[in-house]
Amino acid sequence: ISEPKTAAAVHSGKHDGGQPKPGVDQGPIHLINAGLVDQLKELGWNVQFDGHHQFEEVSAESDPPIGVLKNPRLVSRVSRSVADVVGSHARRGELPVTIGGDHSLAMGTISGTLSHHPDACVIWIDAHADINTVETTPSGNIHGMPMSFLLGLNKTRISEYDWVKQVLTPDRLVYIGLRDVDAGEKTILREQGIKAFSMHEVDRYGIGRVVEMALDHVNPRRDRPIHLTFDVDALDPSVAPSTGTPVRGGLTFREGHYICEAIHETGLLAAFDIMEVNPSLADAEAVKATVAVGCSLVRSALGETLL
Ligand code: EXY
Ligand code: MN
Ligand code: MN
Ligand code: MN
Repeated sequence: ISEPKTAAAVHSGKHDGGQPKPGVDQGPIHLINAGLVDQLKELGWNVQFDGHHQFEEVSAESDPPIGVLKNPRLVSRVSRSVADVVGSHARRGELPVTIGGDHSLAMGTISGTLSHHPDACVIWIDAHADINTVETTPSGNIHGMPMSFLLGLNKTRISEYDWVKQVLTPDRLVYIGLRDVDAGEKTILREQGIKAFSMHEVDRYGIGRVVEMALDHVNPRRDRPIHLTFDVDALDPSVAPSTGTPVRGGLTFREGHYICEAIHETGLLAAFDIMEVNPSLADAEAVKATVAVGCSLVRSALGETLL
């Protein structure tokens, strides 16, 4: 096949420490058991699955809050290990595919990608902006905060997170799908001049124009590697019900897949994350649908076409 990269390194961050609902650490196991690795092989990729990263030795008792942050050591250690894994796959010329787990892991995946591609841009697909700082977080749940660490926006130093370098600049980040953004996050987006296409813009322009405008913003010459991080809660809850923080009014099945297909078509995809599938929330049928959509988004990002 004429892919720029022929090896996809699939690995999972079996991780739920960035948010309060048990079960999201089981998401990756469900995607793998649904046959994701073979599905990608059928697309022509040489796939290696290298297992589930987890840190069970960090218990809740040994990980009390630091200030408002919940499970701060666990989240830091899992993300740091994922950063190392993603970085080493990228250095070998492989396409790292990370299956979450909660979205705090993106601190790791994006750090890993940028360690090898310092000029990469990030396209963040989500109902949420995940950019709360230590100062603004309403919950202390770190899955609502990864972008603040990656952009170096925290005023309070949390030494546990000193490894997260300020690798990204606000002009190389763009959001699609937002519809549940905290007041403090809106201020940050405005002050930092971060481009975001909420569901309002998706309704107004259509997903085709939105993806084009998003690329024009973060990748005007179409020469930057792209890290695509996809939170399944960007999709409407009727499409992806098994997730911890569903918000109605989301992307349709096709809009979600279109984003992945269009980014694949650029030939610039450097890393892909699929996050926040929680198989313990919702009934068996809803879980099956969410896992299936998670797998098909990965396939679209890795080149599955409709014809
Ligand atoms: N903005 C809220 C918070 O910071 O607690 C909710 C965050 C939900 C984050 C989900 C993963 O995208
Ligand atoms: Mn590996
Ligand atoms: Mn998210
Ligand atoms: Mn979200």
